Amino acid sequence: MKMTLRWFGEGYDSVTLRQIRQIPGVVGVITTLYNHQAGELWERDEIHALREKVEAEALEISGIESVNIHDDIKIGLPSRDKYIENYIKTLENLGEEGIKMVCYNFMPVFDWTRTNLAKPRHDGSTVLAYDQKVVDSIDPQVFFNQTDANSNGFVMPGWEPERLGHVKELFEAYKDVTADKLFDNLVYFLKAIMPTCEKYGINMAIHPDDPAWPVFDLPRIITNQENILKMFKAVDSPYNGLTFCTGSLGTDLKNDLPSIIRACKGRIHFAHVRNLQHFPDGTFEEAAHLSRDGSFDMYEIVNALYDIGFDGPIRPDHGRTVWGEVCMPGYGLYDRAMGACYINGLWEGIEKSTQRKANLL
Ligand code: DNO
Repeated sequence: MKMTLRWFGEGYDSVTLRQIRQIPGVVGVITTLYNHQAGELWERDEIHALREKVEAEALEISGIESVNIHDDIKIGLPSRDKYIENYIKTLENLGEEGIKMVCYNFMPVFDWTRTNLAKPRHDGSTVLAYDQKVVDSIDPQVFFNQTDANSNGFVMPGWEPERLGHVKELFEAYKDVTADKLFDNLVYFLKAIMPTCEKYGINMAIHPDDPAWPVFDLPRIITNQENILKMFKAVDSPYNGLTFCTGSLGTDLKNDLPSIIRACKGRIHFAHVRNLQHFPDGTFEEAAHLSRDGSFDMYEIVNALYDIGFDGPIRPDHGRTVWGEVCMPGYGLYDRAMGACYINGLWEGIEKSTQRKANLL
């Protein structure tokens, strides 16, 4: 694996490339052209400029998160073909710049959803949290406005203000999109882009739906082992892969995370690793990465990634906000840096003990 950190780009992130470079073991960033709306073409010179900026700090671009998918593609409108064409050209430009991993999601209207962006935790930190009762009792537009208003002035991924004014129209446009239709539209999109991915060696890594069930009655299709494998089978190319995200798949306690990792061997192109704490009333919040701070056994998760020979980029995921940091909720420096060190420690321990057992050390 390759340890990385997500970086939103200059002007969008409170964390600098130099700070990222100083986290032991981090070799690259997962970044994006945050100024682009879904559906727009990314020109090669913009990608090149971004790459130069990252490389000037002795880091690499280990992948893009995200090249977002235009809603017309998800809805399956005739206009989707022009947006797919832009997507393909963007992939070509990324491929020409040597970028080989693209994370995206296929969630309708909203990306990931949390109902509290600064819930106080037992240790005095604040974390992202989810309570289904809040979603059930709120109008989606109000929810969108609240999320935007609570983001400390940062543009949150998936909650870009440009989309804020269109929530009602978007819901209307999705009204006949069932889970089956959404799945067919995903397959249509993947079939169209796969030849380009194969030509440039670009690994597509779909991000699971977060949380892993329908919110605001919108369908969600990447939620468990069964539907992930169904998607792999529908477009059976090694470039059609997954972002294995513990925090998203782990929202549903029926998901056995190490078992999903093993079932997806060869198709996991990117990993988001973090812990969650589940409560008996069905709510959850994001814990520190450490196993004993939350509900997941992080050793078993990292061990499963090691076992399947995972060699793609991995990143700590949402962190707690600690030590008075002012940052985008979930995306400060301190707790993610601790997360990266912890995952690196787990990996080194697993690697060395495996080698020792095999008498290689
Ligand atoms: C949340 C992220 C998601 C993810 C997208 C991928 O913090 O994990 O926004 O980047 O779903 O397209």
